[in-house]
Amino acid sequence: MNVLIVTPTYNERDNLPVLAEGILKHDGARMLVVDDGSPDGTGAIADALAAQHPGRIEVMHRTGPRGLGRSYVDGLLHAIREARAEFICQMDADLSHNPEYLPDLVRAAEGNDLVIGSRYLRGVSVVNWPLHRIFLSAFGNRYIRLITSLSTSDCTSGYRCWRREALARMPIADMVSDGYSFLVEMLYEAHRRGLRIGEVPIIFIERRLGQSKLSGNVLLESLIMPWRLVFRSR
Ligand SMILES: Nc1nc2c(ncn2[C@@H]2O[C@H](COP(=O)(O)OP(=O)(O)OP(=O)(O)O)[C@@H](O)[C@H]2O)c(=O)[nH]1
Ligand SMILES: [Mg+2]
Repeated sequence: MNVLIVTPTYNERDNLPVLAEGILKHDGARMLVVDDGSPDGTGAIADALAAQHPGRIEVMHRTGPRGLGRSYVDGLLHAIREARAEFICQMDADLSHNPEYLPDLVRAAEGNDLVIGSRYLRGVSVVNWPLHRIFLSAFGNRYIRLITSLSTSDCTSGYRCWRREALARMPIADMVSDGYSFLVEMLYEAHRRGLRIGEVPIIFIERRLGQSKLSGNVLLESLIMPWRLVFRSR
């Protein structure tokens, strides 16, 4: 494997070391942590991990307005410019995404441009989600598919793997999402460009440590984004 995993972090001090250990078990896997000045000191923990694992963990410290989308724009652009990895993955730091699935995603990406780690390929594979979260996510995906005509079963999954050349063709710097809707925006633009999109099943485990960062603003952006994408592409 020659993979770079880009992981945005905001207040994930207890989760990040566990995630890094799981990722570095795979030969040829490296990490880029994009920290948004986490008040809990996640950035310093990431720096310590990078010092412990030279050449395998890199840290980007963002300043200014924070956001998952903004962090991914910076992180993915860096990953492409670095140009060493054959595959570039995206993963949450809250241990919802098990690094054990990395080889599955990478293998599938050999015959695809983008592979999504999907919670909805075989029924609903989420662990420890309260019913309202399942409904929110299931409704969210229906809503997105209805408006955008995407056929991906899990449009909002943050566990993804790109072939580097495919990601390099994406207009990353033009993405407008601040928050989670970045994931939908990228998927939509990938689809519009005719990229081959695959899915592999994952079991998603709700975070045990730390807090969710879902805010009202970010949810509102997610509601509006599918419409914005459709009108933008006309
Ligand atoms: N750099 C950066 N990372 C963020 C930001 N918001 C969230 N993240 C990270 O993005 C990933 C997903 O965020 P979560 O808070 O787990 O969001 P979620 O998965 O929708 O919600 P929960 O799992 O319920 O907490 C985690 O690794 C977060 O630390 C942000 O503003 N900046
Ligand atoms: Mg999460």
